[in-house]
Amino acid sequence: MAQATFMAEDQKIESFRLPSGHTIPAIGLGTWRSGSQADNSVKIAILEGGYRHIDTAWEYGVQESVGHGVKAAIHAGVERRDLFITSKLWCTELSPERVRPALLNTLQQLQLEYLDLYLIHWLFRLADGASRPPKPGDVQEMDMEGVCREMEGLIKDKLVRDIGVCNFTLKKMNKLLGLAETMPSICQMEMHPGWRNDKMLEACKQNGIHVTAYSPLGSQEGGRDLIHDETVDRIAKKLNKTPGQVLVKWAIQRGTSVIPKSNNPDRIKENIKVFGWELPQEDFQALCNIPDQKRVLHGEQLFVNKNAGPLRSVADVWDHED
Ligand code: NDP
Ligand code: 1BO
Repeated sequence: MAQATFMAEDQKIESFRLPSGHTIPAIGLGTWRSGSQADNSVKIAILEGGYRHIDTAWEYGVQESVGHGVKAAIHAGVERRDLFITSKLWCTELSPERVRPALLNTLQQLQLEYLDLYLIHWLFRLADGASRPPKPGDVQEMDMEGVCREMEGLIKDKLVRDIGVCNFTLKKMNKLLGLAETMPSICQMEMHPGWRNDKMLEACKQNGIHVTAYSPLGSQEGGRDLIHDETVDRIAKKLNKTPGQVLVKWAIQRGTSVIPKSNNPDRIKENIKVFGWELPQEDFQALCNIPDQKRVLHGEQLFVNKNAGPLRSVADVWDHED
């Protein structure tokens, strides 16, 4: 259940409380593949849609554009302290001496003094210039303890307010929790009715880690078209909502924050109109029962080298837990 609410524009935006005591707005704008339109999308999201949460990453190549959008919103009177800005540490920077310079570079690109949340994008270290798929030697050993200490240092120095990870497995979670001095507040993972990933949602809940659901609409090119799924469509028509709103609401009713991406002004504003109504239990359950559970973002291109390893299959990436 969302635990707090605040007013933005003309509607209430729910928030979730994090283990740190901070809050995260239940819905944020995703910016992967937003390109140069990220600036305008962010501005519209904040100033016209009432969004207060933006998700980006160094790897998306849009941080400068996102920064311009955020700056425009602040110029228009939105307080920085009312915004929740997330970015992510890319795989090439997963060695202790690279963590802080990478964050400082991200802050500079975003024109911000601090991030609300800094996530480890994937728990695999890549060599500079790694190819896709990786060539032998591109996926490297990593000093997870050293990286943890550096991430924790960023909180102590008030450069970030919360830290977390993406793309977890139980094995990776147990390893990280054994090393962490400051608990990760958030785990960001692919979650939608086509890939519920109940096991990881439950494990995060058990450990007090908040989950943010990424690719909530089934992602983009090469993804799963949940917008036209017959169950989603039937429920949307019944409730007089759009398929996008049904998918976003399903995520929030599951207790996750959610970060749909759109560069379309109408869809940006549509996707956040998910407060003040509920999915009836039978419809929530019908969405939970959508068959053919499958990841879209499996990481094969990024990390798998079938012959040389160390990750020889998608199953290796996910620790054979799927
Ligand atoms: P989404 O599931 O958010 O889907 C985005 C796609 O849906 C776009 O093609 C968008 O097109 C379209 N769309 C948006 N709203 C609607 C609507 N109401 N009706 C119909 N179509 C719609 O995909 P993403 O994979 O981008 O995931 C969201 C965000 O999650 C990312 O942008 C990124 O910030 C984050 N993420 C994080 C990852 C990680 O490893 N931590 C991995 C993947 C994503 P259009 O723009 O034209 O509206
Ligand atoms: C390669 C980046 C995946 C989206 O976060």
